[in-house]
Amino acid sequence: MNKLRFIFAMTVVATLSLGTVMAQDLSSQRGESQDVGEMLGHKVDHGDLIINPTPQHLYTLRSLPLDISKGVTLKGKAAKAFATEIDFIKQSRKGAKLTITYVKDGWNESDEMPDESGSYTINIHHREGITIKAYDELGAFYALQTLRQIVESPRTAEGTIPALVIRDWPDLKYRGVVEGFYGTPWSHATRLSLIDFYGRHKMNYYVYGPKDDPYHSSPYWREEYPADEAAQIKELVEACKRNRVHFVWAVHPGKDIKWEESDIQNLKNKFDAMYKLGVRAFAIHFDDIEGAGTNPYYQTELMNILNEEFVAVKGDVEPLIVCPTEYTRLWANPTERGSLVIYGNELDPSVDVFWTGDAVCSDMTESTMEWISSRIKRPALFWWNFPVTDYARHIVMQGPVYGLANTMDKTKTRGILSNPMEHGEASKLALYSVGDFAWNTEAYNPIDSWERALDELAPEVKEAYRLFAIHSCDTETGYRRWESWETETFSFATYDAEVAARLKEELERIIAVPAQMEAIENKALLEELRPWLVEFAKLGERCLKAIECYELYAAGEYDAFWDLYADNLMTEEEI
Ligand code: 14T
Repeated sequence: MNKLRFIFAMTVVATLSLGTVMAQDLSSQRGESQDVGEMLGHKVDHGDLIINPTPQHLYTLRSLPLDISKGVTLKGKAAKAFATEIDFIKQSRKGAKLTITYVKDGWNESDEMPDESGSYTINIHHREGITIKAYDELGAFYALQTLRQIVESPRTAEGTIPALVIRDWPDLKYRGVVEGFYGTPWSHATRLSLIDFYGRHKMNYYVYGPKDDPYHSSPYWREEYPADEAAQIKELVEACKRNRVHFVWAVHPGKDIKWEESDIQNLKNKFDAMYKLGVRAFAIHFDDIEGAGTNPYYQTELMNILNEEFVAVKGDVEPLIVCPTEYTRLWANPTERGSLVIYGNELDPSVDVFWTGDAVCSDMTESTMEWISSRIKRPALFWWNFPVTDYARHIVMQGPVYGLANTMDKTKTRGILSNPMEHGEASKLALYSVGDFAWNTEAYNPIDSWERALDELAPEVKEAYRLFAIHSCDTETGYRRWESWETETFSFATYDAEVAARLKEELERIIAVPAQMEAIENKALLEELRPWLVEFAKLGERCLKAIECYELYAAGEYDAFWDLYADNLMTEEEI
């Protein structure tokens, strides 16, 4: 529990709820561990050179920086092909040289990058300019995202960028997002903004599967989208393409699927309709269903049929993804006869399989990944139920991303997709770090990543956003998270004037947060946070008065105490 809320609850009221939406039935205890886990890491001084996700190798050199005050000049065909995408620096004939070469076809070890798509190196030299060597086009795109961040770093203000060498590549294949929550699906504008965000941070998968889209799930999963929604999906596919993000359209047919030819045909028709909108990757989610739809033999047979009769026939469609009904160890049958072993035996090896871990919302650990992989006979794709809040709608999760094993690699997992909050802008804070982890698992440093995310998302109001975020982490009922870890609190039995003074000073700062946040550039984020910001300031005020109450009481000023006490009671609506 938030320490501030605890103090207030102790002194004035028994219950306090932030926000107005009552928790819904998803909030019933689902077996999440109530342990907050270990939040590791520490803030690092990056010398104003911030690159996210964290590159595999970054060497800043002592030699002269490169002058980019006149912009860059693109040399050669490969660089020129990116002319319109290089919009973060002016292009002029007098600019520093920028070259791109590809090594894919003649790759050898001296290229100092793995023989894999997405790898790249960048050299910045005061005379040679910017030299990008990329494994392939994707590697060049990633190199340019890195370059964008170098150019946008505060260091570049004087018109130079540091001499450096970067060698970089992604650790995991899937790095991104599954829009898989219950509640209001994201708006089109939010989705577009998020897709750009994925691209800038090298996240490469967006699985579209909002539970409350009736054309994704029952009742209309068999039917084509109405024209206006179809047009928007087409736009999302195009936005994903620009950002080198794979758009995966997911269907959730299990509530009423009939294991008959007719529904197989219905699925093929729906996939075909989506294919016509540009979709080239598909998933089937069999989560949260009961009855006939849960049969693992039918589920795997369906996947195999679609694999043979749709994916293979089209030729340009990616391997399928499936979410089994037993997607967590909490209710998975562990035996040889369990559905996951059936998946392992029956499902075509090309199909990737989702897994949420030991509980619905839980950590990505070595042991859970081993447990699942040994049964499904392939590394699982981790569906991380963080920062999703559909089971705790009264909160907004702004805390650090932790609970992901630093030892993860391609042999242990296909990757990680985060299921975020219905508040898309407010989810960027977590997604920034999910992308960081998935790109470079070993270097992942939760606190440092969180600090950098705050800086990037709200540079104008960083301290205000940070103060709100540090007290807005825990769910209180579900996937427990560290919260308020910098605040020193006390019980009235151990009242200490100095500690109280520090706490009061923090509470004053909390009260000022909503007004300060008005200056944020990202107004969409502000709108999402506003209800919580309002409550946050009220909480600050009430806590402050609670301490003052105690001080009046301790000083024997009983009349003043009672006046303030009465003034500080919550109204019916506030409770
Ligand atoms: F598919 C899954 F991996 C999954 O997590 N499914 C749902 C998901 O849509 C939802 O956002 C998430 C977080 O609440 O949990 C799953 O939904 C549940 C899980 C429960 F244990 C819904 C009700 C439950 F009781």
